[in-house]
Amino acid sequence: MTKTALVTGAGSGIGAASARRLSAEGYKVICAGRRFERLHDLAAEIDGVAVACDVTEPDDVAMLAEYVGDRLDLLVNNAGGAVGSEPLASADFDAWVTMFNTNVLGAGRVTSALLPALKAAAGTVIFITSTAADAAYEGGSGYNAAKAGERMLAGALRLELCGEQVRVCEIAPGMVHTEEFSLVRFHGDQAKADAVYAGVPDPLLADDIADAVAWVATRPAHVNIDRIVVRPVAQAANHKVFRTP
Ligand code: 8X3
Repeated sequence: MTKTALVTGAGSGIGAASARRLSAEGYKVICAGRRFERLHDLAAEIDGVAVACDVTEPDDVAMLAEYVGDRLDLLVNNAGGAVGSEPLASADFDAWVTMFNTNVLGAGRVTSALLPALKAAAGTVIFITSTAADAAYEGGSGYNAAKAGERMLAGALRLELCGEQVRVCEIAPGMVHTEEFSLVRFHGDQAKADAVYAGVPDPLLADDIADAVAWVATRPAHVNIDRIVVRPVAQAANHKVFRTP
């Protein structure tokens, strides 16, 4: 029987790359996100399905769960991201609300709604968190807190499901050069976004994380990969990045 995967935030970056990779692994992929045009094109390319869903909207999530139906083999909670890089002293708390809504409440809401289908299929949940959950950095407080919060969802859920055949996994990427992550973080300032990756030899690409998603998902059913931290070789820690002059 063909396995079904659902990827949130599938419109770009790690989400789109994961959808493509999972399709290549034989999954029927439900591409969920806010930007239907993009999802539609992606779904057409990989013979998947596009579903418009803003994970911060309970009604959207309820409709998504209804669409998925009784069984789901794999959920990739990818929707989320960073907004802003201000120090706490000048934090933009509207941006914090956005980050908590997407990274924490969104992932929680989607997972909760799809748990019955995941249980029915003995499925797998993957949370795409961040190395921002590992250690705080200047200008990161809101994002650090949101990703650390999302990490706790994975931890609590794994405990709550102990004894049931549902795997709960986390992939924590470090520096990944995607077209949108830093651009969104810096409110569309392309120069600031480019500066994040300037001189860094080979930052990760979305495909590198999709590769980890596929690996986690395709382990034998009794193997739960609790967490993977993935960084480019040039990044020893969030604040320790080698750059060529
Ligand atoms: C992305 C990693 O270093 O921007 O989640 O926090 S970082």
